[in-house]
Amino acid sequence: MTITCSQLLEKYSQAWLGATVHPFLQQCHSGTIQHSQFNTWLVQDYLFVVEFTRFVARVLANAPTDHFDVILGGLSALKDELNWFKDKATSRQLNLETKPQPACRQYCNYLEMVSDMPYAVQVTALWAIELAYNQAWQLPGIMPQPYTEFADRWGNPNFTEYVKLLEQLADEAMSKSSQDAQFQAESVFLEISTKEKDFWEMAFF
Ligand code: HMH
Repeated sequence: MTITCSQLLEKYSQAWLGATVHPFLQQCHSGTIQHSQFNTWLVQDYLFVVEFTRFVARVLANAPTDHFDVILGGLSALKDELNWFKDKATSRQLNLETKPQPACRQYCNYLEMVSDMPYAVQVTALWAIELAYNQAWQLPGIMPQPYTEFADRWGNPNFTEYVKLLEQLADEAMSKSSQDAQFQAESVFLEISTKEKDFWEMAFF
């Protein structure tokens, strides 16, 4: 029996809720988030995305050729995203040369660990990480200014489509992988859910 992405979401629905629903997002939605809290998230997420980009590059290096198109599309979006983060930081006068906080650092270190795991586990992790933001930024509903563009970045229909393609790659890779790799993918999914929640918490307090 092969585990699929949709089964992971069902089996660990409680943990997934923690990753995708948080007061940080609700307070962006209601416009009551403190600027300093939002800026903390912004800077730390930039630091995360830098390391996440390296992770995606390693996933690409391990991918079968017929998975290149989707993953290269993701990397190309990340090129744009990194520049966008820099623009946001400049207009908000934020310093991106900041030390990562523990939750950010631990998540980035974890990405390095996942890089040593089988490709099926890596591509499942990639899907989970992208889906987390895709859902988290969509679930509260239309975000008011100045948060609209943040919600759009990860909630837009093209990004949703990209995440669906990643799900197909992950399901396909898992169907060809060992039982061990599938167990590993389950534990990675759960760990990512927890680390996503910790990331929101970091910015919130
Ligand atoms: C913490 N998770 C975190 N940051 C992001 N930018 C993404 C996921 C992207 O999907």
